[in-house]
Amino acid sequence: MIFYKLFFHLSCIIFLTTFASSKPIWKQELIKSRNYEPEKKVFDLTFKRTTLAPDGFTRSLITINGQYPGPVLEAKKGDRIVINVRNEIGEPTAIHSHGMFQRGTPWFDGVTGQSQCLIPNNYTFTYDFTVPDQAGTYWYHSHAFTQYVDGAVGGLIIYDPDDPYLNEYDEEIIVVLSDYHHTESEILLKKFLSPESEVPDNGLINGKNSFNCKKAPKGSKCVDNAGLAKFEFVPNKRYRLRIINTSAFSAFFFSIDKHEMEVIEVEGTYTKRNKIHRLPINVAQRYSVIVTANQPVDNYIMRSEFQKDCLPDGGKKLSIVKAIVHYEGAPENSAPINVPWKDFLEQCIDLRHETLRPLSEERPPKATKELELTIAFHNDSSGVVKAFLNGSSYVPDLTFPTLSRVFAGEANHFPRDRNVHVFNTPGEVVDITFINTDEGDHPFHLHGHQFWVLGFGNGTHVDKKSLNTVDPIKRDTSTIPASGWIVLRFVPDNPGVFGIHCHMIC
Ligand SMILES: [Cu+2]
Repeated sequence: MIFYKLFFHLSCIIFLTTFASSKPIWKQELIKSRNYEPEKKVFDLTFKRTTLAPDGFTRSLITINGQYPGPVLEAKKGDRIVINVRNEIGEPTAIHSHGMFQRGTPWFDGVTGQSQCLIPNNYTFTYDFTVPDQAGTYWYHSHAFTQYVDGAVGGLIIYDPDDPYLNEYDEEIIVVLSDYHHTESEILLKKFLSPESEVPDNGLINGKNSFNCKKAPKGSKCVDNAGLAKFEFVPNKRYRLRIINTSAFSAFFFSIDKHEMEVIEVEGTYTKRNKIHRLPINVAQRYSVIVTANQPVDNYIMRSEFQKDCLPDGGKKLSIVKAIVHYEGAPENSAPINVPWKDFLEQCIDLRHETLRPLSEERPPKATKELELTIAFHNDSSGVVKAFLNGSSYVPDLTFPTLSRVFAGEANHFPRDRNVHVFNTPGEVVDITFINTDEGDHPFHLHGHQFWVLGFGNGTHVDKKSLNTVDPIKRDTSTIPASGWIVLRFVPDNPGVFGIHCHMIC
């Protein structure tokens, strides 16, 4: 019997983020020699609290090997990945590799209360899994409490020796976007659960930005002009930018002044080349774009603009997050070319199918099962506003994870607030329709799988005729529009306990 559980929750797992990078530029020399031999890649990561000031404002952050964001983990398709997590945070943790299927190793998915118990402080835990059938742009982060908001994040890149675009770019650049909070996430969470809403203080690109310290509370340690991230372009070279949004709850429009971008990958799926100027990217989503250094030698602004309509107070105090693209030979400190792209894009929704088409068209199998889930926010019995899926707000059992419960032979009985849906029929294909009654959008992430995005729209009525079952895009994180719906199709063929959840403080 295929033993399969899919597990839903929407308690909006408490994520915000921050960064402090020792290296302003991350550039991956392209692996031109195609190396098919699988290797064992071992990463030793120490998670520890340190005081840092990524944007000039000093606060306590969780660093990984002393860095924020953490080091980028690099492997290639077919490799075995071993991550030794040393926990010196001062509190328990668990680390999730976002987008990894964990086929055959569901106990290494890193989700507390679902796939594992917490790693106590001063203990080391080893994650050990293979990536036989996936390549692309991913990331890793703490999946415990609100730790990812305090800095416990890093990029995870799986290179593809069979990359169909390998000859279309010369070098790679990893661009980590994030909103940034000057308050520790534990306090943010308390505010969030109260009627007071909370918006970020700033945003970062590769862990850097400046902040106007006049806006900082009295008595804080803050310096102006902390500096922007700088990316070196060599004229006429072609760059693959891997863009990762590790925010707590901010969607961005990403762009580089005067430079077009061509989307080639979304979350491990190659797309048809498609020219765009501004890329919408929501929390936990990733894209690869090709950018050619074909403009006159100069400095240009790279910008990550908050999609302010998606933020509770319209993001009034937030300015555009910037970095510098510096062409070789351009003056080091001259004012950058400041010509933003003006194309209008609707806020708080993903790129539509016309722009985001799979490179190899794949007709998804017909659905055998339908599941409708309604998202709602309202007070619980103690007056605290919580998120509900079909009327049930998720509560994990940190000491008896759902997967352990399955192994203990309790696969047919789960408490209601574990929000478990069981798929145990071989050959099942499931359509999940989310109806979002909330006024905010919600980026949903499915663990252990990708899903096809068949369609989305406004209102509570699903327009079935508009669904694309011919060549939809396959990804692992997709935005459910505010007061809207989405239909996702997936094949539950990866035995384990896997979550589907909103990736922001909802
Ligand atoms: Cu994640």
